Amino acid sequence: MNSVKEILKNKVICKSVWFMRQAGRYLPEFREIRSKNKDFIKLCLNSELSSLITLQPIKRFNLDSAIIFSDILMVPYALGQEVDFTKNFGPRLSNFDQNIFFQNDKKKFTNKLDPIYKAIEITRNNLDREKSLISFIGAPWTLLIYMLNLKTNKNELNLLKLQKNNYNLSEILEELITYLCIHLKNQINAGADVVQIFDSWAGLIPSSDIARYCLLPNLKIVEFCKRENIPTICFPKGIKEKYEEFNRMVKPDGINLDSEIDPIWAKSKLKNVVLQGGLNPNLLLKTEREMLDGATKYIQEFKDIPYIFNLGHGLLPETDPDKVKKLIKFYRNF
Ligand code: 1CP
Repeated sequence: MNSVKEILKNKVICKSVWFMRQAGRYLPEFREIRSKNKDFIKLCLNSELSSLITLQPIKRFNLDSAIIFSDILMVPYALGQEVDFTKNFGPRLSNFDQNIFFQNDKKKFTNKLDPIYKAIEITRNNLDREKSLISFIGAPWTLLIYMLNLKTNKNELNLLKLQKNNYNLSEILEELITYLCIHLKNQINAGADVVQIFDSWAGLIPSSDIARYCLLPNLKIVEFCKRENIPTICFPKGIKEKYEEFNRMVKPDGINLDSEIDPIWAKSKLKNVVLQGGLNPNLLLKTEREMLDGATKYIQEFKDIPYIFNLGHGLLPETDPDKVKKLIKFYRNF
């Protein structure tokens, strides 16, 4: 038994591997579908295709878990912002309008995202029972970054924009949490086994604001998932030694390490939690030797604790699928 759900729930030691962004741009079979579907949001709302794309890496590599093909920005989309994915630029959202945001209707929100729930149902029916189906959300802070356009081009935070705005950030965060929990509940009802919460831009939060923007929102969502009896994996990317405080306060079932976190440090400081990931996705662009040496550090260090093999961030678009295959084989034979 190597289901991620089992490892998270019972803290068992066994081999299990999946990769963030395993369904996507580095796979030729995805690119073929994508080239015929120019509108990314529409593609995410095509239940049949979304399910097909979700299962592509499972077919190719027999990974232990599937992650539903969707995007964290489907929530801002369903809350009334236009979302556009421009090639080589990343996502662009229309201006945030508080009046629209606070007038959202929970039923309409669910209806808009219904194709995602259908995709989860179809996928669950086509996925081996012993494999977990992972659903996900963006954490409130990471969504705020996109919704309020808070990032400068250099991937730094526009602090002035954050401080000098007329928004009531606490109320926006609370409202977001409410809708994120609805989205999670709908995904669980549709058949998702595990939830991953991506706080990809947590590293941009000024140290004194970490509790307010990262720890508390993640805690509220993890507590919701605990009441729903579904295991959670948190990914507060870039918060360095604050991983320890995050784990102590939020108490998720699992925590994904980013590539900056030293595995030896993680093993000694992060207790009562299943560790996941860590390997730098850039290493998959290097020689096979470099990639496998990098992987050995994690596999060796974590061999006697519950650990899910994964990366420190998503697979990069330039990744050669054969390298992915070699990495999985190396891990399974270790
Ligand atoms: O142009 C294209 O073909 C679209 C590329 C693409 C894909 C394949 C985007 C645009 N999103 C996705 C799918 C996606 N996004 C998945 C499902 C696939 C899988 O994981 O197997 C998931 C889990 C996400 C999550 C996501 N989207 C995050 C959190 C994880 C992370 O990488 O930090 C974030 C920050 C986004 C925003 C986003 N969506 C897409 C882009 C280009 C971005 C900006 C961030 C980035 O460049 O990765």
